[in-house]
Amino acid sequence: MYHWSQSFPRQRSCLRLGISLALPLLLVLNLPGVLALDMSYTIDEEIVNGTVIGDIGRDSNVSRLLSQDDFRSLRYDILSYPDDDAALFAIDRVTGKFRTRARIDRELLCRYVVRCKLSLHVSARTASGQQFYTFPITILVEDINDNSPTFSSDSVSVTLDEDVAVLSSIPIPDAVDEDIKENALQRYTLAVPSDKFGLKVTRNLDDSLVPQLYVKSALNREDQPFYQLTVVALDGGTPQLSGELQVNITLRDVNDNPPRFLQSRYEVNVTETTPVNSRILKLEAEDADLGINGRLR
Ligand SMILES: *[C@@H]1O[C@H](CO)[C@@H](O)[C@H](O)[C@H]1NC(C)=O
Ligand SMILES: *[C@@H]1O[C@H](CO)[C@@H](O)[C@H](O)[C@H]1NC(C)=O
Ligand SMILES: *[C@@H]1O[C@H](CO)[C@@H](O)[C@H](O)[C@H]1NC(C)=O
Ligand SMILES: *[C@@H]1O[C@H](CO)[C@@H](O)[C@H](O)[C@H]1NC(C)=O
Ligand SMILES: [Ca+2]
Ligand SMILES: [Ca+2]
Ligand SMILES: [Ca+2]
Ligand SMILES: [Ca+2]
Repeated sequence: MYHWSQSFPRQRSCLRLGISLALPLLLVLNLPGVLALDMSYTIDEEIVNGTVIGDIGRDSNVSRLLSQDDFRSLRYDILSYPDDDAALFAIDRVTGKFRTRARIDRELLCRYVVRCKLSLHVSARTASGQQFYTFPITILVEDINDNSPTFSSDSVSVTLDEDVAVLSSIPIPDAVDEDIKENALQRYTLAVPSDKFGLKVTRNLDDSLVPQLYVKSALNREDQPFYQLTVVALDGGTPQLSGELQVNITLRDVNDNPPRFLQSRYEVNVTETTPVNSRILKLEAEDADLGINGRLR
């Protein structure tokens, strides 16, 4: 039986191993004495630099093909060709333990790929030089939730006519989360619900979410000229990460109020002795609208 004894810094870190005899590669390489064993491991991205991923001498069962002395004399190397990913890993020449030697950032290494697969080849040679093996190694990198949904700016400002129709939509920018699957952006919500504005979310053909605000009920600048909403974008990771967008909404005045006298009835007693052209009454009126809509003549 086969036992894993490494301890991993992340609790979620898991390691699976599959080994299969890959004869086709043996034929392709067409070298005498070459044995190709395919091994695969699964690691989380962003594991601590230097984390041991596997032990090639042990995991390949190559000891079964060699005398104890030959097995002990094996020297291991990572072949730098043809794998671009070889530079991310290092192997102990004597023990065959291989580890990361760089940051393994899934978002950087596999930006547009859901299945993030790294490849490298390890060679093992006996001291006598008579036995030479190459082991193709596959490393699947699993996503962790290390990116928050992010809006391109912290706040946007929108101006609406105060008589804007109910259900009119107000476009807002969307958020981006570079993680995948449940760690990617899942939903949008308003931090504080509003009785004047709602949030609706539609889906693009590519399944990405499009958030939109809409007018939920009639607005009136004379009641409230300015609103501030906070749109929250959430991913589905554990713990859940979020990003916020502040939306400033300013209502533009519409001439929807007639001028009004402050009193509906005026009464004045004019005596016979009142001189011509003297002021007998001050009429006062006001208009709730703004600027030219509120100016009286
Ligand atoms: C190596 O040994 C383990 C444990 O016996 C076994 O599960 C695995 O299939 C073996 N791999 C090869 C390539 O023989
Ligand atoms: C990772 O560790 C190796 C030494 O094992 C070092 O050379 C390398 O610079 C380190 N990389 C990072 C990103 O820390
Ligand atoms: C929104 O209003 C806040 C103050 O309430 C301000 O700090 C922010 O800059 C405004 N955003 C825009 C885009 O005007
Ligand atoms: C006008 O005169 C009448 C009768 O004298 C009086 O009842 C009323 O209060 C006066 N109104 C004003 C605004 O002075
Ligand atoms: Ca990452
Ligand atoms: Ca990630
Ligand atoms: Ca995320
Ligand atoms: Ca108005």
